[in-house]
Amino acid sequence: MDSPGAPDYLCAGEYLGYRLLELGVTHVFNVPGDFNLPLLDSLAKVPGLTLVNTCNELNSAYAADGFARATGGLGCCVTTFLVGALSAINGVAASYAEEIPVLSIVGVPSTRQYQGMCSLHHTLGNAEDMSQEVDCYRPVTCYQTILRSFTDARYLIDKALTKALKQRKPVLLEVCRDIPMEPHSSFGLRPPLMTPFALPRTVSDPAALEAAGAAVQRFFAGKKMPLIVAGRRVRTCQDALLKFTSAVGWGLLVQHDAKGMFPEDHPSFIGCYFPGFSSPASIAHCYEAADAIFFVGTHFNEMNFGSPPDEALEQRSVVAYKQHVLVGHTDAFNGVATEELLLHLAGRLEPSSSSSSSGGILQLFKALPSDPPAFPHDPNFTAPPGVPLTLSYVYDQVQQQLLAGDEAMAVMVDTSDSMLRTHTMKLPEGTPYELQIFAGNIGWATPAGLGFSLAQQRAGRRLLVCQGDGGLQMTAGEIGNYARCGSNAIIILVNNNGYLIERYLSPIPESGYNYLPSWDYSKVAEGMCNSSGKYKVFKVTTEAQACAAIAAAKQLRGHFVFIEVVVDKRDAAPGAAALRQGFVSRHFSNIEGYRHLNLPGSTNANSTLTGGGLGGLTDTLAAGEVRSGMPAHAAGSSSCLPATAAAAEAAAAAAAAAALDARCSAAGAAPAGGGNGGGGVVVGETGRAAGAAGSSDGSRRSRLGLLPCKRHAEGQPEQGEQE
Ligand SMILES: Cc1ncc(C[n+]2csc(CCOP(=O)(O)OP(=O)(O)O)c2C)c(N)n1
Ligand SMILES: [Mg+2]
Repeated sequence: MDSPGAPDYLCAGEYLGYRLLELGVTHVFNVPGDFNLPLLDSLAKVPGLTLVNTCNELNSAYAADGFARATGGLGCCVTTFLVGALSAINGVAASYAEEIPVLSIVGVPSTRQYQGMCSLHHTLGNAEDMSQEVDCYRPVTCYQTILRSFTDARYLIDKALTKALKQRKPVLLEVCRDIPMEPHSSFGLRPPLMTPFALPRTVSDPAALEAAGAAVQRFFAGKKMPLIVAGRRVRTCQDALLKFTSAVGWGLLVQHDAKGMFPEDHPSFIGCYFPGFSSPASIAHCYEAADAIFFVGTHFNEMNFGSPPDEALEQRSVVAYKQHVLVGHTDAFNGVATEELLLHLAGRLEPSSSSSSSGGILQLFKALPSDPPAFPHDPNFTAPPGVPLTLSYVYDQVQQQLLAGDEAMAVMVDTSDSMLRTHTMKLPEGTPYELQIFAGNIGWATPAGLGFSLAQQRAGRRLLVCQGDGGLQMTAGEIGNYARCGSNAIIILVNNNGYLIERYLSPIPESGYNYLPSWDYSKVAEGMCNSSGKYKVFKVTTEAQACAAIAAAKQLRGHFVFIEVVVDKRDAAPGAAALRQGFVSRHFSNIEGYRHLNLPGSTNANSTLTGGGLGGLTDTLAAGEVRSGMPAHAAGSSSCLPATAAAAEAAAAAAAAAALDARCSAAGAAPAGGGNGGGGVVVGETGRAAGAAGSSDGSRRSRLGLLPCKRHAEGQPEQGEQE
């Protein structure tokens, strides 16, 4: 017992908890274990901080990621030594890839055990080395540290928080079991009076900013069709992008991972550019027509961009990365923060001259025939009861009822067929839209949605999660937490009998590996919520039922709503045939073991569209949606057709794909398989002195030692930030 009059000091866990609250982290996602119990107990002492137990550690990490996306700041998860931390690592790695700051805290053995030669449970058995966990986390975090003394714990906590927020990457904070619950002078007195947390701002080198601004101005001078393409890194500079775009008045496209980061009703907004998948024809056309493109915060990966930028594209583009900018084919300026560059340019590019040139792309866009509706549906059409459901119909209802309503919404989409549809949604201003397109883990959205909705709900924003059945089977456990934690999110669970995306990418779509045990998802959800909290579960198989369930979800504002939509296993997104054709011909067509299938693009094939064993997808790929017949799996088919049967369907599939391809070409869309043409990634290091202006000739390029295949792979400066 403390002696009377002894100072009432905080403990490390409390200090950490108060810091988290200060940074907007109101929820910490965790799974307990004997090594982290004192840490959890000390965090629980902090009023306003809620500990949310998830069903496993992967879900904790995903939920922390979702929380961070919702606030634009930090997310936090707590796991136990090795067994918990290693389960969480895939989620942390995904946050690393997607640039989401997550504090991954792990309770580890006591300071004495950590140094000593004792074989502890959860370890790998090599007593002399306790560093395996850190070794595993090193590639997926920008900083790793351990709290094992009272004297430097406070400093290390603040350092870890700073690293995560500054670099927008996860960090690993190990906490020895005997540290967090012990009051110590180092953490200050109760009530806490802490020095406010201050994040150092990224500022540009003034000379580099000036030189880059001048080079960008020269580059765009006289261009008739300039275009802005925004990518996921505009998350941190959305206001600056808005100011810049409003000032210059050029047309703007967002990449899929930046959807929701620019207002879609802004006069400059054209749409979402998602090449190789299903960019509407008008958007692809505008992109191709641009004579100069300003890529802002873009991340060039094949999932959101198609092929990497080639030399021709580079010649007509300026690329603003986080801290460096590439101008045209040769010039590079380091130490230039994108936000500052945008604000700098907004004041310098004359609105009048720029808007006359920009009229180009926007006028072209307006003159193009309008694209077919995103989710084709006649609003006056009333579906007769019993009409089998299509996903187009469901998303059209989401658009009309949920997104057009008066309630502020957010949308989160798992890696699934839905992802190839929702990019055409029309989002009301300020509607966040999240997907994990680059890391691409299926099953992410349900636990990430839990974190997101708990973060945003207090601000009055309701989350819609679009989740595939295959993904759900990986992380379903969190459904019960939505009801338990009082989330009012809506989950649309697409039951299309397994892995549809894989079915349209597989050389042999009907392979058994694309099918799963058939769950009764609505009953699973009902059982997981199990009368705790306010929730409602629907299962819909017809248009009328889907329409009614979405209407009910809209009314049930304070409820968690789970809607299982049962659609045909062949109900693929429009554009799936083109995606399949490009993918299969690139990756499988010339593999010897698949030759007998005559896959599209194989040297055996007598036409680019022959073969392919499209299996059950055939009619959907032709029609874009299924209108007749009962869902195949509702009729009990979860067939695994042998390759021969799949091949027998190839001729019909080829015709279907050809029909779709012909439609695409007629509409002026990018060729099947899309992207921006082949060719390697161009140019190399950007390690020139800050502010040095380059010339645009090829010899300059070679003198600089610019090498292929490096430059757009996220340049060195970002890496350098990691010390
Ligand atoms: C963690 C993880 N494992 C495997 C994959 C490979 N994969 C990509 S899409 C997909 C199928 C997704 O099925 P589902 O969630 O049902 O969505 P659908 O395609 O049916 O709409 C799989 C297995 C992945 N992306 N992530
Ligand atoms: Mg599925």
